[in-house]
Amino acid sequence: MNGSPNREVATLAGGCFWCLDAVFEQLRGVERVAPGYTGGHVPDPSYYQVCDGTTGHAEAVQITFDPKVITYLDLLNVFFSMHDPTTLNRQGHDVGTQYRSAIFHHTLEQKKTAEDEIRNLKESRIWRQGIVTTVQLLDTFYTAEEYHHQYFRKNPDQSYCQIVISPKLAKLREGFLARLK
Ligand code: MHO
Repeated sequence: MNGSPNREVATLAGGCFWCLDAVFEQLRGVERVAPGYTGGHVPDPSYYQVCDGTTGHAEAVQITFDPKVITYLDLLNVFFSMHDPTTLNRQGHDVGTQYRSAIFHHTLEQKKTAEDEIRNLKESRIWRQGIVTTVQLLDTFYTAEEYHHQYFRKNPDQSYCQIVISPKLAKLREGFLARLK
């Protein structure tokens, strides 16, 4: 799926998909964000199967955007600011391969942009540890169950939202205010 002629689609995994869903839906130029599962070996897995860590899927978001308003590279910049790309199969307290840091490219152009960006980040030495983010061709993306969509909007008072997601949204406002809707 590469979107309509004026739209592009990006698929990114960086820990719990509630977080990336809440972050990317705020950006101007982003039309739609869908949480889901990709990169595994079991067809159409449920959330609980993916949580077990045995299906090989990563929790991911699929972002439909207008590249004239926000570019793929802009999305990657936000992505790398909103999760820790140095912790293998882990984001904070969320541990398991379903929380891995991964870029699932749709085109060769996206692949090149992602690899160049990772190289730049390594050279910038912002992180002392190595970057573990993988770049691979997108296979099937399974959209998550409805209650995971816009999870933060639907459950702002839930403790995970307050403890993990709200600080990310605060950081987003701080770093990318000019890009917000
Ligand atoms: N540890 C969190 C992860 C949520 S995420 C959508 C929880 O189980 O609530 O995987």
